[in-house]
Amino acid sequence: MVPSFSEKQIQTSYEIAREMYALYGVDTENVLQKMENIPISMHCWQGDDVRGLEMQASGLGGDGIQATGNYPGLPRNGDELRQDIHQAMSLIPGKLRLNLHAFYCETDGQSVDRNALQTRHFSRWIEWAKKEQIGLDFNGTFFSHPKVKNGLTLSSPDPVIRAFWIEHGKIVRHIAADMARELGSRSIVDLWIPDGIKDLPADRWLYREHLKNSLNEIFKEKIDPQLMLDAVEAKLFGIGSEAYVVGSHEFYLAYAAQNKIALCLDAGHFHPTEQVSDKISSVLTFIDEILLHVTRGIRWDSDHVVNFDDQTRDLFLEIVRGDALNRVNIALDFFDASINRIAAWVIGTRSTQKALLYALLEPTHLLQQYELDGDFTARLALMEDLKTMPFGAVYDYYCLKTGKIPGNAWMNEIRQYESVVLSQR
Ligand code: RNT
Ligand code: ZN
Repeated sequence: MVPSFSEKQIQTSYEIAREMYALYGVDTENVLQKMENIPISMHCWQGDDVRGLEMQASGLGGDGIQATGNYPGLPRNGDELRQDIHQAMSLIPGKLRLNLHAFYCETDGQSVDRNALQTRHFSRWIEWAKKEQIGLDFNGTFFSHPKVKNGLTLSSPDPVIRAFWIEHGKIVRHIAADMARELGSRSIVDLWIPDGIKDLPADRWLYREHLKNSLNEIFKEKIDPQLMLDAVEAKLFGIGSEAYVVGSHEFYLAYAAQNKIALCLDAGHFHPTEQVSDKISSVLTFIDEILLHVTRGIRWDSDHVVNFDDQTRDLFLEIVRGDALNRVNIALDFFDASINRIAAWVIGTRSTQKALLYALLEPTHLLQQYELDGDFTARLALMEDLKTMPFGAVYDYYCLKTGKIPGNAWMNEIRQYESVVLSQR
């Protein structure tokens, strides 16, 4: 058994931490209240290695999305996937949403293609979300499908292919709006397509022109912004699109700014030496809202489980320092099939929250004052010392306060679930 901290230990350490942060003018109680109201959209696709529930989606490949590993206990249907998500959510404090992909439709054995999906094919998810009291976000699924032709969808030179995917893109927005209506919570629809070329393209222009026109078609119909927010997600490269990605960062940055929609920044979709955190203030100077795909790339867009690491911490520091939390929507995007899939969700989500909490506990006002005063020594000295402040005690207390297991003892629940549920599959 993993040892559990006692309530007394957590409360005592929290009291000390509270007093220490107060010395810097930070009110931890206030911060924890904020934490509870900042939603994180947990992605359904960590649960089944991005397989989806669609009948023709037998597996993945060839389009840049690939989960590796074969940990036992894979859910065999929507009910089992929901059961796993519920289990993960029960171990995570704070407000959560669920991020669904269109190929998690449930069509009762009937084959329904992606240009014919309807809201009723997601009714089980919607009913479940009502029960869990969470909102749903949504994604068109433009991969793992025979109509991805030569690695292209919305940017394909073939008008039949483009039309198919345009239809899918339109449908998905309507389904998302229906979800929002049912659940009383705005849905974000992220559009990511795998379109790209493996080796040196002879024409980089044609596909971008097609993509722009396809997007214009998809977004032509205005849908109540209270119900739905459109976001577009760029990528640097993928497996099979090493030389050229149609929807590059510049492409979507410009598209989002021009069309007043949101931009999705996936932390794994840039050069490894680029700082995604540094982009936030530039993007939000021109664009109203951002969607974040919090993830961890190792060497490339490898979608490893999020850690409380420098990159993630800097991301949230930047958002908090700019007082931009109300313009940034936090979603997760990782998939690891080599470890317990439920634990992966818990680790990644809790690590994201730790980064958020760390940022909220920063006495930003002091650092910014030092900077304005030209006292860069004091700025650096405080930044460094803040790193070893007892923020972990505050996170443990946050778990306790919200009725979740603090420390690492939640792993005992994972082991239990593994032996009672997963091992029976
Ligand atoms: C792929 C993108 C995209 C997907 C999900 C499944 O590189 O990051 O967000 O991971 O749509
Ligand atoms: Zn992503």
